[in-house]
Amino acid sequence: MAKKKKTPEELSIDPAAQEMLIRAEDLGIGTAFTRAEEMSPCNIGGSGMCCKICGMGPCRLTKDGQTGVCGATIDTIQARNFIRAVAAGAAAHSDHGRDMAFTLKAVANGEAEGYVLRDVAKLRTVAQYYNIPVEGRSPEEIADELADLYIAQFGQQRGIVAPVIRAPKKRQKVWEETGVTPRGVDREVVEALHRTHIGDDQDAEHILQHAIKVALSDGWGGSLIATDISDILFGTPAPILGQANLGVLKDNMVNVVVHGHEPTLSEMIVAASQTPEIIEYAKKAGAEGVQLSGICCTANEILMRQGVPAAGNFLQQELAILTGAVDAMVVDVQCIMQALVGLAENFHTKIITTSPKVKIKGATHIQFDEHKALTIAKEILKTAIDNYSNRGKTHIPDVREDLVPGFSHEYINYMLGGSYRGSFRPLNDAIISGRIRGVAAIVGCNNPRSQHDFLHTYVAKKLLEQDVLLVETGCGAIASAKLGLLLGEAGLDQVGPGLREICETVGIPPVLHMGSCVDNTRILTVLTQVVEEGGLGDDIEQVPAVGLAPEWMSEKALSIGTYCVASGAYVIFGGSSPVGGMPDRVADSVIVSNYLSEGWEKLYGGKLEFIPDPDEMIKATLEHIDKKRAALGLQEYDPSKWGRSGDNRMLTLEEMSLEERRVAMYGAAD
Ligand code: NFS
Repeated sequence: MAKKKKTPEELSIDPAAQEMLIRAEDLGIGTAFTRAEEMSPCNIGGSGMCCKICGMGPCRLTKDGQTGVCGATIDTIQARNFIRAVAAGAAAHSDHGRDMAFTLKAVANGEAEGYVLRDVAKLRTVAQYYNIPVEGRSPEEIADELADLYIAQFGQQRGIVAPVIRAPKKRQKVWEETGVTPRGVDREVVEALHRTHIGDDQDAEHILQHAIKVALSDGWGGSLIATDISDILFGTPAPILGQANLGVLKDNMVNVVVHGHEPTLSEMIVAASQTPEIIEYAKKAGAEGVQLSGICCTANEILMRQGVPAAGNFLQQELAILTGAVDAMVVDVQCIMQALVGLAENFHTKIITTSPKVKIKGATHIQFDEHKALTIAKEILKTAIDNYSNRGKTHIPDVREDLVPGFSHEYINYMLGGSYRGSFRPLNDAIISGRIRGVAAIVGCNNPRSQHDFLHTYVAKKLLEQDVLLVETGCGAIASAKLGLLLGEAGLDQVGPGLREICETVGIPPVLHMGSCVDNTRILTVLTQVVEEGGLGDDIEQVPAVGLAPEWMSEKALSIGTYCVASGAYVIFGGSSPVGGMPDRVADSVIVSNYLSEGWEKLYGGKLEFIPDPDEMIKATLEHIDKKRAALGLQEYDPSKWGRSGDNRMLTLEEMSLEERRVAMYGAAD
C-alpha cells in the first residue's frame, strides 16, 4: 500500500516552513522533507548493526549470536560505528577550532586584513588560565602566545590538552582515574580510526572508553578553543535584539544568506556589507541595500554578536532558496545540503562555496583566505548584488519573530550582579530554594524524520511549565526563537511561577540563547561556575541539570552528547538510537545501549540515552533533576510556594487608584 503523503502541517510546525513546502509542491520541487518521505531508512545500519569497515562485508547482523565474517559481534560493531561517528563529529568541531587559532595567530601578527582583537578583556582572562603573562604586554603579544599554545593543542601527543584544567577539580580527578584525560584531538581521532580498523580493538567497553576520550578532546579541547577565540576576535556575546525566520528576507534588498559554521568569513561579510562602497554598489543595482541573514550555526554566530537575523535552522536552508528572493547563499563548512545547488537552478540563487575543504559540484567557488578577508567578502557581496537583476517572482512568508540572544557565561555572571558583584550566587540560590527546579540544555539539529521543530519546542514548553530554566544552542535555539520564547516578556505566562519570578527579577527570557553548537562549551563553563559558586555539590554530576538533543541527526551531536556525559551530565537524545538494535539479545556480553547509560553512569556519573517519545523525555528529565535535588538535600520542588514576589505585583499596582494601592500594600484600615 502506498504511504500516505504528509501534509505541510505534519512536516513542520513552523508556518513559514509550511508555506514554503506548499510552494515547493506547487512548483514540483523536492526538498529534504519529501526525500525523507521517499527514502526508507535502513533499520540494520540505523541501529549500528552493519559493519563495512573491510572488504569482506558489509556484514549485516540481524540475529542474536550472529557475527561478521571476521567473527565481530554486534556489540563490537555497534561500538565501532559509534566511536567513528563521535570521531567525525569531534574532528569537525575541532578543525573549526584549529582554523580559528590560525586566524588568531594571523591577527596577532597584523597579517589578517580587516580583523581586530575585539575583546581584549577575554584575551587576558583566557591567557591567565595558562599562565601566559599579560601585564605590560600588548594585546597582540598576548594573542600571539595564546595562538601558539592553542595551535599546539590540536597535535598534543602526550600529556593533557591544556583547557582541561578549566573543568572542576573533582571532574579532572574522575578523568585521571578512569584514564580518559584527553590528549590533542588529532591524536585521539587517529587512534579511534586505528582501533576500529579491521582486526584491532574488539572489546566494546574498551572502544567506548576511547570514545569518551575522543569527545573530551573536542569539548574541553577543540570546541572550547573555538569559542574562546571567536569571542576574542569578534566579541563576547551580550544580549542584543534580533529576528528569526524566513520573513527576515526582503523584496527590495539584495538578500545574502550565510550558512555553515565558522564566524570568520561571515563576520567580515557583515562588516563589508556596511561599507559605503557596497551600499552604493547595491543601490546602483536598483536595490535599497544588502540584507544579510544566516542559517544554522553561522546564523547563531552573527545573530548573537551583531543582531544579524536568522533566516532559519537546518531544515530551512532549502526553503530559503524556494522564496526566490535569495541572491546568494554563501556557505563554508558543515550541515550544507548538496541538494542546494540543484534546487537553486530553479531560481536565480547563486550558491557560493568558500572553504578550501568544501566544494559542491555546480556551485561558484570563491575561496576564503583570512589574510585577504575584507577583499574577498566584498567580492562575494558584489557577486550577489550583480545577481539581483536576475531575480524572478518571489514569495517571502510574512513570518518572523523578535528575540534576544547573546547569553554568554560572562554575561550571565554580569547580569546576576553587575560589574562589581557579578556572580552565579543568585542562580545557585534560585536552584537551592526551588524557584528554579533545575536547568536543561536543549541543543542540536533538525531531522526530517520527525516533525520540524516540534520536539524542540514541545519539550521546551513543557519543561518551562515545570520551572526548568533552559539554555539553548544550535538549531534548537533557532526553533525556540521562532516560537517567541527568547524574548524577555514573551511566554512568561506559560512558565512555572518560580522561574517566572526569577526571569522578571533579573530581566531575562526563560530560554537563554548561548550560541552555536561549538558553544556548547559555554554550557560546560556555566556548569563549572555553578559548581565553583558552591551549594550545589563539587562536581557537574551533582547539579540538577540535563542535556537534550530532541531532533539530533549529526555526528557532531554525538560528540557533544558524549563529552557532556563524560563531564557528568545526563544526556537524552530524541529520534532513533544509532546503537539500538536487538536490545534484548543474550549472546553478547555487552548491550551497547545499556553500557552508554548504566555503564557510563557508573564511571562518569553521566549517561546517554535515546528516548523517542517526548513525554518520556520530559519525565526522565524531571525525575533526574528531582533525584539530584534530593541527593544534594535541597528542598523538594513545590511550585505552590512561588508566584507572589515578582514584578507582577507592581504591574497590578499601577492599574489601581491610590487608595486601592494602599489597601493592597498595607491592608484595609480598621
Ligand atoms: Ni549543530 Fe550547528 Fe544545526 Fe545540527 Fe547542524 S547547524 S553545529 S549540527 S543541524 S544543530
